[in-house]
Amino acid sequence: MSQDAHFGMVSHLTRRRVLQGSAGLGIALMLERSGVALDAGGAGPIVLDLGGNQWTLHEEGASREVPATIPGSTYTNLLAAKAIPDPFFGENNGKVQWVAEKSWLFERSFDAPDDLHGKESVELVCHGLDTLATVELNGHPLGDCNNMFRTWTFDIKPHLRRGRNQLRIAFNPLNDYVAKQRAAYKEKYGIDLENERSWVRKGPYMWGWDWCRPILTQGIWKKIEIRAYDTRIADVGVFQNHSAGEAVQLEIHATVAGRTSGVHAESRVSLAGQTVATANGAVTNGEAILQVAVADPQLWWPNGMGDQPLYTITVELLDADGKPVDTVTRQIGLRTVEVVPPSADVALHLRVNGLPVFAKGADWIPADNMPTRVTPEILRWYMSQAADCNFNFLRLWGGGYYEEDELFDLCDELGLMLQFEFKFANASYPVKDKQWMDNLREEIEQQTRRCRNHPSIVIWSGNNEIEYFQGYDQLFHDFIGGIVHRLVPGAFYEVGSGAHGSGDIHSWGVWHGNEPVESYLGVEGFVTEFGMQSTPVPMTVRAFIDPADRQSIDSPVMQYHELDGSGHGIEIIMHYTEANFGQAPKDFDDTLWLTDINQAWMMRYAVEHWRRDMPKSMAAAIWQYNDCWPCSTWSMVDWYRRPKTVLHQSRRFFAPILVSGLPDLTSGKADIWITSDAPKNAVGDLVWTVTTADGKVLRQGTKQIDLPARTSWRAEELDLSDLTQSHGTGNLLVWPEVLVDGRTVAQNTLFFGRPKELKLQQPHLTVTTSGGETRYRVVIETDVPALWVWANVQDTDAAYSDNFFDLRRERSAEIQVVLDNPMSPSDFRRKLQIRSVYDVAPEMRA
Ligand code: BMA
Repeated sequence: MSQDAHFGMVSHLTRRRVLQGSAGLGIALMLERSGVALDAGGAGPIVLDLGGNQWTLHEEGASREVPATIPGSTYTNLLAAKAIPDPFFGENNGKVQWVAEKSWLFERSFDAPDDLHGKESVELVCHGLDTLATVELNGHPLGDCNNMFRTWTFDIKPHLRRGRNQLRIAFNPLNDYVAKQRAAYKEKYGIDLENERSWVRKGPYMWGWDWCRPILTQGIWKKIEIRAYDTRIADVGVFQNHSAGEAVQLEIHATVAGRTSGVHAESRVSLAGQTVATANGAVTNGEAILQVAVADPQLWWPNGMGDQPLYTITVELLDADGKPVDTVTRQIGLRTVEVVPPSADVALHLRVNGLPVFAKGADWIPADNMPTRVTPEILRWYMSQAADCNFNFLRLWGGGYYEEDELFDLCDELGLMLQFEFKFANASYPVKDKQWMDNLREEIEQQTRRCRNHPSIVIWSGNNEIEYFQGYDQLFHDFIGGIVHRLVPGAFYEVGSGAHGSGDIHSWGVWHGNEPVESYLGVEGFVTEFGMQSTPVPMTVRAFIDPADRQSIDSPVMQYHELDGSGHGIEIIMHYTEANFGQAPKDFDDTLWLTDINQAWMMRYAVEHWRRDMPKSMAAAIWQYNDCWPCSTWSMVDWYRRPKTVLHQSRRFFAPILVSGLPDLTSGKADIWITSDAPKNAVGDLVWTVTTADGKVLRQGTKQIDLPARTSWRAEELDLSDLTQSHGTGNLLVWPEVLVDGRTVAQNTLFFGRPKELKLQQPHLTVTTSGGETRYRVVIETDVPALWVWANVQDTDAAYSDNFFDLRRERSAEIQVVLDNPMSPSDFRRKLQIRSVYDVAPEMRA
């Protein structure tokens, strides 16, 4: 998936409604030629989309001018014009910081169709201005903006001309503004907030974080349009009331803007196109409240626990003659959510539709330093991957930006529960500044209204890791909490995550505390952050680093693309890799692979512990799911969307049924635990085999077992102390497997101590391939146990149905490989590499 493919220009032309009216058609074609899209056919406001490539970007006070596409920013447009080097390559990031220190002007002209003027309200709606912007239409200043998380709406009826109009949006650098605000606040309240992030409502990560360098974008980062109407539906909120076994009561609140006299509202609730309930009602004080009962409710469940039926709520406004004037739809899922506080034996946990759920997943960060490059297709890829890997939970981390509607829709569709975190992280804020708070109120209200109907949002959280400061409670408890409780009655809101006053845990003894992997065994609860760094896969490293800099993992450019606060993250990666897998190989690429395998083993170790520990532990969310540029971090998949070992393995350690255990080096005991997150009880078989490292079977056992739903228990206690004496711990492998109806639902490979204790034989892997073009089937067999076996089509982007698995002598593994681009069978065979940990961990060789 070469990145460029995803920079395709987005077409703004929506022709659907225009074709209904020939007059409309004439206007539309004329406007299409002048680069705006008019949406004027059906019920609803006339909308003129001003996005597209008709803009110019001009550096204030300089001659530099480039064509511009909106949504977009200074960086995306200068990059497209080749006016700056790619900030992601080598050490280029430092060479493009000047852009953020300049003032820039985005400008375009457009023709306004006559029927815009016929409406009572004509507004310029800017869904996202990043960040310090001044908006001007035909020379008339409309307003100053200072919050990238708000929609800014301006009344332009007095200023809009018939025919050609000129729109200019100027963006100013942050420094002066920040310095002025800081000085004024200090002057007035004697409080000095040093952190720039405290002063400007902008994605905190954009100033750089411990996994990315600064890219302070400026630009029109979301849709910009002219909206004309007499009456419109401004917002729809849907509130659910579930009482056991009966219909679900829905209360639909439709907020109406513009003229309300003579209009009334109708709503329809449908499932898979079938209407299941309707209601209608008057509009009073700008609001219609409609009550409906949904009989035989189809409940929404998290991934792995059931389906995700989504109901469509359609709200229509009709005028006195019964003619529709506006229609809005929302998608909801019928479900109840509780967050149960911790008790003696049970951690803080989620209950969905009355059933406890172990939250499995990761922390989501922005998918790009330049947010406008993140397309719906990219979001769909990440969310589908997460669901395929048995995630049921993602935390939308507080240091990014509020995500697009598409992300929430995808999580509703895929059953990915979300911890929605407001965008505050690791700083204190000027709570005493009334203007700052008023600005914030708009942001929090708009974002809460926009996201509140999504069934996927199960936890609302005020911030990331903010320690107490003067005004903390006022801001996070009273102010933000107050808005959430008012707009989403009954929702669970916690003031913050991982610090003051929060119930969830950020476990950083490993990595930041330099503690060994075994220290995870001392942590339990609702864990929403823990992590281990690794480098990206070799193909990604080759994309951001010159061959000359690929001699060693700690070359200057490799260091430049690793940003742990310690300043020596690469060393920490190697410390843990060698502590667990022994001395690193000489080869550069092999070292990269081994750091990935190490990260995966450590995350598996932690997750398996917390899942065995259920219900004393009820969540395991890995820091971090993704990256926003190519670099070495805690991510499970890199910016090019190339999965790391840990993502492949998460499909197994997050699977509904898990079989795991930690054979004990001292006692020679090897307990086998089974954890079921399955929604229903089942019956199955536990089969286990103990072999030597070269595959000789020493002992076997099998027994029928119950698999009670949502339970973790020790299913077998093996005393292998005699075998550890006779064969040595490094020469023993325990292979537990759980079968239901004869089908393997879980398997694992257990060994004593850390991987480096193992003394493996060199596996001779037999590979058979078939297929052609982009789809290939690969069958792998081995003569001795082969651990962490992986397939890699060199220098080729491909999706693997499975990877980094363990293989026993008497078994074969079959994987499907789907290439981004067609390849001949002979080239595929030539480029296909099948390797195992034996190839990259010299100390694990017997
Ligand atoms: C936690 C997160 C992030 C950070 C990560 C790794 O603090 O909340 O802020 O990137 O640890 O250090």
